[in-house]
Amino acid sequence: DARPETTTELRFPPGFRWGTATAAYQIEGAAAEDGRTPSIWDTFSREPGRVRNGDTGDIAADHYHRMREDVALMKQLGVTDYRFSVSWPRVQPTGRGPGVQKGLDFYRRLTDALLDAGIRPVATLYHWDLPQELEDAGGWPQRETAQRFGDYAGIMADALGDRVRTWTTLNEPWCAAFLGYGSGVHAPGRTSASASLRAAHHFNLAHGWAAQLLHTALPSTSEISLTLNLHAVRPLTESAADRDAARRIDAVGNRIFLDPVFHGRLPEDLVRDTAAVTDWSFVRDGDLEVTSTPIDSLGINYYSPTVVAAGSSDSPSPWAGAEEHVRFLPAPGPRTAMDWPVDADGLYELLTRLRDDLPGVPLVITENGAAYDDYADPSGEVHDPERVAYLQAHLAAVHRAIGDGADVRGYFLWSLLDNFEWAYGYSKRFGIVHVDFATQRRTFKDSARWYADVIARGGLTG
Ligand code: PNW
Repeated sequence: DARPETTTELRFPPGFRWGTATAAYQIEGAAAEDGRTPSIWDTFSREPGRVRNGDTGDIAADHYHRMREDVALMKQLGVTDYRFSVSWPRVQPTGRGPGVQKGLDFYRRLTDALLDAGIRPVATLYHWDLPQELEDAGGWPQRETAQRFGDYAGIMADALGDRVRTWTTLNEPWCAAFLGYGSGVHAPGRTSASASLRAAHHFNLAHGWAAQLLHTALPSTSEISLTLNLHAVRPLTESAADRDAARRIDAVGNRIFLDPVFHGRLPEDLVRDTAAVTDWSFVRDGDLEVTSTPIDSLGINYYSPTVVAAGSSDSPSPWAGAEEHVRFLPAPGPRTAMDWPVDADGLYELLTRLRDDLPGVPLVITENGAAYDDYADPSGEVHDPERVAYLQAHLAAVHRAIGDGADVRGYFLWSLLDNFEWAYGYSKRFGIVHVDFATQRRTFKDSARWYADVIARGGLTG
């Protein structure tokens, strides 16, 4: 076309969804209010040594009490969509039985406030806060937990089905299964390779049962989705041994969810790679039909790539034995405050791979963002130039992938607010809005102004 070479305007398709994302335990606080009971994260964060500085989500960003202010911030940003999660123990404290009115009312008020502000609510049903009672009964390695999740999905469909169009069953089951039950760095802190694989299967099953139920209970215009933190795995070299290392991590990191959900099968190589740990007999007849219940889109959370080579890795590892003969390498280049490499090409690689592997499945970036130490100047303005650079590079990668045929429908920036960053507590800040946790004062960072500008223009100018 005739556009001059000098402008580098990257426009996104009309109707592209621009959002921000949060999760209940990371922002809500109000941990013991209105009938909420402990989740596995309340328990875990109270165990000495689990979370940096002994931080907990007891107060977090106090969003439970500041919800209207936070919706107003998003209205100022101009986002079209907001991705939040529902705290299961707030709406169904024991994980069994009927929903709790006060808890459900909070999400009704939140979604009403969003709709009033012209923002589409995107509800995630599980962002890691399992009711502690269900963990005490065995947690995700126990099949029963997946059934309980289906019931809970039904409660939420009844409560919010008239106002929420887009639903996500699970956020990052890889983290929940392998960090929660394998390496133990996330709640509930268990370290069992077989438990992590059982948990992974039960997450797939929970997703499938919930998707069936949501399809039945919700209006046909509803969109049902699943969010995965897919690993952009790269072999260090093209040697057969390095490529085999990448295959192993792709199996236990990605295809363990993608294959059951989109193809109704287990990855055969994964079953072989984990044979020393389990015979997979917890997968019952008919399960893979449930897990592959058709869904409307796939959510992808991306932060950085994974580089592997033939070798061996440290224990305890989250990879359930499938990482035997795999060595993890630091990707080159700059790092964020999480020490995660900054590498936008990994996002492009992931999106074009999904374009090829999952034809016809719309994709949504449900999380992307970075932790950096931001700096306040004497006037109180908060500057975060590295975050702006990170976001700019990753949005450009999304744009390039769309140009090359990836069907990406939206982008949700992680995160709206600085919040409880799991095992790192409040020491890592992902927000585009700074939160002073002593006063709960919110301040737009430069990245918030930058994002508002991107949304207003429908793209980037470089
Ligand atoms: C995701 N890892 O977590 C979560 O969905 C968010 O709640 C979280 O705040 C965000 O990314 C930033 O961490 C992850 O170790 C946590 O591979 C850990 C890993 C990946 C994602």
